[in-house]
Amino acid sequence: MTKIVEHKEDEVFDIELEESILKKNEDFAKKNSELFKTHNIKTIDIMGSIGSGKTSLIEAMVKRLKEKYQIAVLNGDLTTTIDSDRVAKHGVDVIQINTGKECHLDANLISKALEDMELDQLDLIIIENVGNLICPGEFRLGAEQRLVVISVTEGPYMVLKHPFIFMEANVVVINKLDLAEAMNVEFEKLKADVMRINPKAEVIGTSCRNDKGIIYVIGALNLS
Ligand SMILES: Nc1nc2c(ncn2[C@@H]2O[C@H](COP(=O)(O)OP(=O)(O)O)[C@@H](O)[C@H]2O)c(=O)[nH]1
Ligand SMILES: [Mg+2]
Repeated sequence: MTKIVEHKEDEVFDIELEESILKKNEDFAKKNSELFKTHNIKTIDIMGSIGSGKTSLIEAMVKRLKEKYQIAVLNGDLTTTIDSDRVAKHGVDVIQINTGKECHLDANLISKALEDMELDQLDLIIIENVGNLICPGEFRLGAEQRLVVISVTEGPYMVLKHPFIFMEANVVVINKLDLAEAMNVEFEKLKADVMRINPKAEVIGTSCRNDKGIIYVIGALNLS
């Protein structure tokens, strides 16, 4: 039998600090959200673990949407510009936000990035959050929509083990369906796990490698 060690709230060392930080973050998120509304900019916060396919999905979306929308992509990364360089090749504005050791973007970092952007010129901002299935969920950025990307290569228990981030998402993408059979992972099972946690989420299967399912993601985000 497995023994479980649970913690009580007052046993977590940084709980007070965390609450005040989260409150500050919420204030910045509200300001960002108002700014996006004032400038009539659609915004999407793309979250998911490292390697799930966030950058690949953004590239596939940008290819399809760049004629219709004036797009900027904000790329969160600890230190590198690898993802920004990949997206910039598609001819859209890309801003790199290095978080150093932080495992998520926060609303303050986004508001700083917005200061240097020509918001009147933009219709759509896509934000790639730092690769992580835990921290980004807690820190809203002020984006209108939140999308989580998981992939079948992360195994069959990814959703069940990280329920909180799925509660926060309005669209969930299950990527790398081209590898589902090899991984012995079923799309329908992962989808059912998401729907149990968040019945309102739109769940879409994709293969960014084969450019499959991207139009449905675009539809779910009301961008078509
Ligand atoms: N087989 C397969 N590989 C994919 C797919 N989507 C992304 N990849 C690969 O997975 C790796 C990580 O993708 P990336 O977009 O960088 O993930 P990110 O870390 O979430 O931004 C890269 O080698 C991609 O080429 C897919 O649908 N199928
Ligand atoms: Mg990436």
